[in-house]
Amino acid sequence: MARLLVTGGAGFIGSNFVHHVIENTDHTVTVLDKLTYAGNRASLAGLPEDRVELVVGDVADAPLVNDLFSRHDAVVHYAAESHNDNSLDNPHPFLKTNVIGTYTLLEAARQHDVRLHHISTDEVYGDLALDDPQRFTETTAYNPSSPYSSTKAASDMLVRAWVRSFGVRATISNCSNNYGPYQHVEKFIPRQITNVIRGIRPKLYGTGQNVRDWIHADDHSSAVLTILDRGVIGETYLIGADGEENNRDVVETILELMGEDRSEYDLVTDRAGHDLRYAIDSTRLRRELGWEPAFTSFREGLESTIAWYRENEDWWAGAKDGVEAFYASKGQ
Ligand code: NAD
Ligand code: TDX
Repeated sequence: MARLLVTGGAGFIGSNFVHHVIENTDHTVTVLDKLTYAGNRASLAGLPEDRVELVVGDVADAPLVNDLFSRHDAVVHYAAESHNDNSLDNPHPFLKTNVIGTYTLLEAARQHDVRLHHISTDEVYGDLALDDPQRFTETTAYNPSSPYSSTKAASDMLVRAWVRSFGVRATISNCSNNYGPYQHVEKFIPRQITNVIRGIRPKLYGTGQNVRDWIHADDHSSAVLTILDRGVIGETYLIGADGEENNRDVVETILELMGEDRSEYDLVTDRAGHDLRYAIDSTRLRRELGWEPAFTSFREGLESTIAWYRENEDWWAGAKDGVEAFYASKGQ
């Protein structure tokens, strides 16, 4: 049994991880989350109070972070500003949380010699051509495109430097696009599902040819637990489930699964600097640590995700109008 500190545990992937830990281990969890627009207490509802505690606070608050590190065995760092479109609008919070926040945690890990796992993204590698036979690996050069991905790349570099210079016991994982329950309606898949529920036509950026490599958030969680258990300190692991799909196919499948005509969507203004394709080669994680994803059918994963959004309208309804107004102001 370990005492885990999970930053950003009230967000999409962090809350999925907390549910996964409670169901699959006997660890206790403290969530440190600022409850920004992206954090939601309701994502932790129903979890046992004697095993999960929520501390509302900022990862860049050094005294708070130091106090929490002194009372935990390991830290999993999910907290971030996570949305590319927001980073194009206002990069400042991305610098503050993703860079200064990670720096603050690294200093605390150094002081208290606490094991840290840093959650990152495949976007640090930039993008691939549609016909490129290569996929990203642990040795692909960093080449981030957006303010969001550049701050995530910066945070990864800080972790590597603190491992080498100060002996901090840290690992890093870079995962591909996640989908599943508790994802904010600003993101692609929940936006389109909730659009269909509301009678709004789905919105596809540009021509819709961009490819993302989808993984269910629960598979991301099992991979992170595997790395926490068996990962080698100082190493990076890529997490992916061979889920490449172009955005057009995803929208058409959502429409079909929701009983609508597959052509009932709009092409809208493209994202500035829009990455064309991400693709992860997760051979290292599978071979060296023995991890395998459980969700092998993207279509079935989408079906259960659609059912979750239909059944949990209270969870997302409050954010929907504001998100659509933001996109409408940009022609998206
Ligand atoms: P999210 O936006 O849903 O959640 C982020 C959480 O962090 C929220 O609960 C928010 O309140 C909290 N937070 C933000 N700033 C904070 C601060 N200063 N202090 C404390 N808490 C703060 O994001 P997500 O999609 O769950 O992403 C989680 C992590 O996974 C991020 O580090 C992201 O880069 C990474 N990641 C995401 C994906 C994806 O597909 N969504 C893929 C790979 C990696
Ligand atoms: O309405 C939309 N229409 C659309 O075509 C939205 C919101 C998005 N898109 C496109 C843009 C992307 O090609 O869909 C794709 C996915 O978009 P997002 O959900 O915004 O994800 P992405 O930009 O790929 O980044 C995600 O994966 C990597 C997460 O938000 C990041 O936090 C993670 O690092």
